[in-house]
Formats: sequence, C-alpha cells, structure tokens
Amino acid sequence: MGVINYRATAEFLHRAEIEKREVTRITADYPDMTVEDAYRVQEELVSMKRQHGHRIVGPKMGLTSQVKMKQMNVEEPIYGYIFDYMVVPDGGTITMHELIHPKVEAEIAFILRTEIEGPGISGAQVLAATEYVVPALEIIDSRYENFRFTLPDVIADNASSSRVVFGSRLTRADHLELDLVGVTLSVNGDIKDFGAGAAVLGHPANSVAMLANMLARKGKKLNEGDIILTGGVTGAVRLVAGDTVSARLDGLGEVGFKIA
Ligand code: OOG
Ligand code: MG
Repeated sequence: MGVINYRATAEFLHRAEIEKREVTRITADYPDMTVEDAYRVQEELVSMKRQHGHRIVGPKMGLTSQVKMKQMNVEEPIYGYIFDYMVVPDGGTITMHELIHPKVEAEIAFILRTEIEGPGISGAQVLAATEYVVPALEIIDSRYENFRFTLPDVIADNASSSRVVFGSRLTRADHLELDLVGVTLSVNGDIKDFGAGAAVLGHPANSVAMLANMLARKGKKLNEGDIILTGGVTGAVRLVAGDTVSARLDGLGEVGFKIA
C-alpha cells in the first residue's frame, strides 16, 4: 500500500534469489504497482547485482510468444537482464539446489555486431546489426510462490531470469529464415514441446527490434557484443533432478544441459 519503496522491494527479490526461497508476490503489498514502477524495481535489482560484482551479458525479452501473452493477458512483451553468473556451459550441469522451481524453454539468441539505438528500429535493421545467432536454453525460476505473478511482479523479478545455456555453434543470420526455423525441446530424449521461430513475434528479429524500441523510452540502447535472448519459441517445461535437456534448432544446431 502507499508509496513504493523500490530499493527495499528489489532487496526482497534479490534475497529470495540468493536464499532460493519462494516469496509472496510484491503486488500483494502494492496492488496499484504499474509497469513503470516495476521497471524501477528491476533497475534497483540490476544495480544491486552489479554492486555484487556481476556483469550483464545482455538483455532478454520475455512473453514474446502469443501463448504466453494470452496467458498473461498482455499486449507488450517484457525485458530483463542476463548476468554472467547465470551462464552455464553447453553440455554442463546445473544442480537443483541452486534453484527454486526451474522451468526450461528453447530460444534463439542474437549476438550484435554493432549497437542498436531506438526508437523506430525494424527487424531488418536488427539483422543488419547482427553478427551471429545461436541456439539457447533459458532456465526461468520465478521467485514467486507457485510461479504465479502479475505483469508488474514478473518485471520487477527480472523476468524470472535464472540460468542460460548457449549453444556452441555460431551461425550468420544473413541467409537464414529465422521465422521458419523448427525447434524441438526434449527432456530425457522425449520431445516435450516444439515450435518455429515465428512463435516469437512473427520473427525473432522483431523481438530484438521491439527491445531496442522499449529501451529507447528509457534512453538506453543495445550494445555491440550484447547476447540477446529473444523469448521462448516453446512453452516452459518444469525440471526435476536427473533431467537431461536438449533443444535442436534447424540449421542452428543443438544445445543441452543436465540437472542434478
Ligand atoms: C517470465 C519470463 C518469460 C520468455 O521467454 O517468455 C520468458 C515467465 O514466464 O516466468 O523468459
Ligand atoms: Mg525466456
């Protein structure tokens, strides 16, 4: 209720991540919290992580698929930030006790050759500024009880960011039709979900363009060398200890990890 304490709210979410503990939604205390308020909490959280010595690898987009947007009843996706401590090597292992209640989704990541500054950025401009695309598995781990949240809650919680595995093969984006790239997500050898690049705002480059345009409202831009997650092509699948996860992306290769 009342005036939002941005710093204390960020601290609350930061502690939940460090202590691997589910917490009550922050909108229970701040029912009137707006999307803008939520990004202010996220900014506090991001600066807290930086003060702890963590480095940003790149921003990520979330809720870019029609399925998720419908589920959350939103028209605009959200963004958050991936940090160096979240990156797990391809084929590596994550232990369950590092996390709360993780889920995994398959994504396409962009590596930028040049900076991109909005507003008015198009997918074509993004492709021109892209060095490589790589397959990725994002492990999301909402800090909220039962993975349930409203839009401001999830924005403040850095869009549920937790871990990410990038594939080791880099592919030039120039001659690929990323909207037509088929993607399968498998757990222990069984396909759990599948989709095509078009699930991400019609084309994953549109996701990066939208991100640049959203950041422009804050006077921010995408930087050369940023690695950007464009949002789940597949739905998110719950993980349990012992799972072996892999994604295959047509023309882009594979990416995988184990959870112990
Ligand atoms: C929010 C994060 C969504 C994506 O790719 O859509 C996301 C959530 O669903 O917990 O990363
Ligand atoms: Mg994601």
